[in-house]
Amino acid sequence: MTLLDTINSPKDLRKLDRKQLHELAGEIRHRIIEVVSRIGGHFGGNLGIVELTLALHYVFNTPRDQIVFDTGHQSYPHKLITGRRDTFDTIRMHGGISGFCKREESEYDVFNAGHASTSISAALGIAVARDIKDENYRVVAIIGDGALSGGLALEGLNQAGHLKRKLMIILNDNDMSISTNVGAMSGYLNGIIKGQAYNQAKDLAKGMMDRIPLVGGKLHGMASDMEQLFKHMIVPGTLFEELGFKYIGPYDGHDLDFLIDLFEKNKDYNGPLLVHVITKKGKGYTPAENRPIWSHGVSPFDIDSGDVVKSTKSSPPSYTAVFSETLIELAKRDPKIVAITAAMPDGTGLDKFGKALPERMFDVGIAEEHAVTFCGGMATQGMKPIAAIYSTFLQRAFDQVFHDVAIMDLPVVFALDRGGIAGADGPTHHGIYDMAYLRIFPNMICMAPKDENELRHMLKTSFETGHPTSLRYPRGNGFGVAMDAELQSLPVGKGEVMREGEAGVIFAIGNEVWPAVQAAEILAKEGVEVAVVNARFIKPLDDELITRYCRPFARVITVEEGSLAGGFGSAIMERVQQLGIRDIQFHRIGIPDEYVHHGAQDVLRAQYDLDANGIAKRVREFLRSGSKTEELDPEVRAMIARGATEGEIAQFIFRNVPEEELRKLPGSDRVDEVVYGLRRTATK
Ligand SMILES: Cc1ncc(C[n+]2csc(CCOP(=O)(O)OP(=O)(O)O)c2C)c(N)n1
Repeated sequence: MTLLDTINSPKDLRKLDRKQLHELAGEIRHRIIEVVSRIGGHFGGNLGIVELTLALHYVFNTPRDQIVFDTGHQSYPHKLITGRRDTFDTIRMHGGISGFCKREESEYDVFNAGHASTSISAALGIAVARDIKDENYRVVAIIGDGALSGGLALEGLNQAGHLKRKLMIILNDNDMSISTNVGAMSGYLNGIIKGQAYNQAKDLAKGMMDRIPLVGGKLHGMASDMEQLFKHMIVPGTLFEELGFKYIGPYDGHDLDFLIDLFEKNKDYNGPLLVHVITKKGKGYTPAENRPIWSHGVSPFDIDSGDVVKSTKSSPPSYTAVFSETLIELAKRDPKIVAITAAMPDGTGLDKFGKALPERMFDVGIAEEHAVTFCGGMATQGMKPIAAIYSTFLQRAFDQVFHDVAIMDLPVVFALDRGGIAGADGPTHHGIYDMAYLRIFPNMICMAPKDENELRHMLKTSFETGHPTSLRYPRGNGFGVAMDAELQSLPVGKGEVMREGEAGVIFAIGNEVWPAVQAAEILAKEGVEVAVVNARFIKPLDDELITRYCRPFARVITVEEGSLAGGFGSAIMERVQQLGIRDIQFHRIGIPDEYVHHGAQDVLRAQYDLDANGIAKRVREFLRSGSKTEELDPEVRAMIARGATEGEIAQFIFRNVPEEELRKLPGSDRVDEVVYGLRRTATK
């Protein structure tokens, strides 16, 4: 029995002595390494926050005292000691616990997260509510140096410093975002840390100088000049002090005893307090300490070597990789192309672009809003900026897309990786809404490739539209299709017919096109032929194809890996209505009005009928639904059993099935003939 086995809540933790706490820290690390090496997950940040988490729950009276984790990817130690030890190895798995903080999961998770930089604002809100209600508990926000670069965090600091409420903010500074942290704030924090070393070096130098009688005085003068120069380094935290905080630190965030004493001493400080602690990503596990980027989020790995377990079967290239290579190819030909990422150079593939064309790649930090407006500014000067941002994170910059790009019709390209179901990260990370929230802006062009080959052509096309253009593609590997050597420009607003069929038509977008084609093949084997259209564009839509396939009484199915509300299917319905086409029966397949949980992409796609079998099932049901023929089926069978003639059966069907329904049946081009023939017989 380990110590961890005895910790069912922080109450049990508080019964331990200091020595046992150290032991527990080791066990927690061990557990995280063991589980993440098997199932993957967030890693380095969790190993780096073990002591901090233990000290906080040891000193603060949780859950009454409120601890708000920023982003939440580093909440694994917190989960292990707040009642989720036994379910810990289900983390991020379908039906298992979440990889982030979730109020639905535990009373210790006080605020849901997944997107960065929210903790200060949320904690301040909690503190102000506490004061209004005249209650008395403590509120702590833990924010990383990466998340502190986000505008929202700075807005929170701004108000917290002004309101002067009792609020502790812990800056967990490991000098890393997912990749190396960037920007002036990061430089400032580094200055504080280096300032410490400088202070020590200065004291040492002063002592030495005092022992050199002749030159000592002169050297002192020089040192004082340097002191002026390094003023901000010597007085750490000036910036925070000037914003209205009391600043203390920087401290060693792995010194558990020290942290406990520190929090004990300061837990009731009556005002905004910023505690700066220095931690190391991957702490305690050498392979992760040595590869901090790798250690952010990992796939299963071998504990001894730290090497990621490679799959033996070769897989098609990822969309991200194809995007990255194609963008470099295009940018080498066009010096106006500049690439922007918001703290995700690796995730978006722009790291390679940065290596190939460093002067044309900008990592702006976790600052999607700024990234978009920054692109807008560049576009006014004739540059061709492309912002590579995950679909879900672009939501942060909704107003910037509108106000700083679309309304001026600036040709900024939005490359939206992780469009659709993102997988294990869950509801905060699925890229479900971009089709709905981007197509509403006049001037926007929105497209989604059916596979990795089409992504290449679309990327080329997106720089040629002359308008703000979004290009969304999913997380993961492509379909393994053949890749065209030459990049092509696609006609804007034109779709592609993948397959003909008379029973109905499927309009599919993006990575749902091939599954729709496969679904049509499944149905064809059952004798039902449906057409499939690759829409390519969510906006503008292809009026010609819509008019061709959405004839009166047609059965139209739409498929999208995105929200049904306002998404691609809605766009088709709206267009059909605008074109004045009537009597269409629609069936839309996509994400309904609910949040998609976490889990493997294929599992979630199957859950929402977004794989070939699911689409086939839904189309089959839809084509049969409301069908009078179907309802009459038992009676017709009974007539056949009684030996009724074909003519009698035909008359029976004609009397009971409305003409428009007969027209929708396979072979409906002959319906007129059938109908008139039957009418003559029936009226005799
Ligand atoms: C709005 C937003 N943009 C990007 C991300 C992706 N992301 C997750 S964690 C992270 C880095 C966070 O760095 P930091 O706050 O320093 O925490 P650490 O992991 O270093 O402890 C980023 C960029 C996100 N979660 N939210």
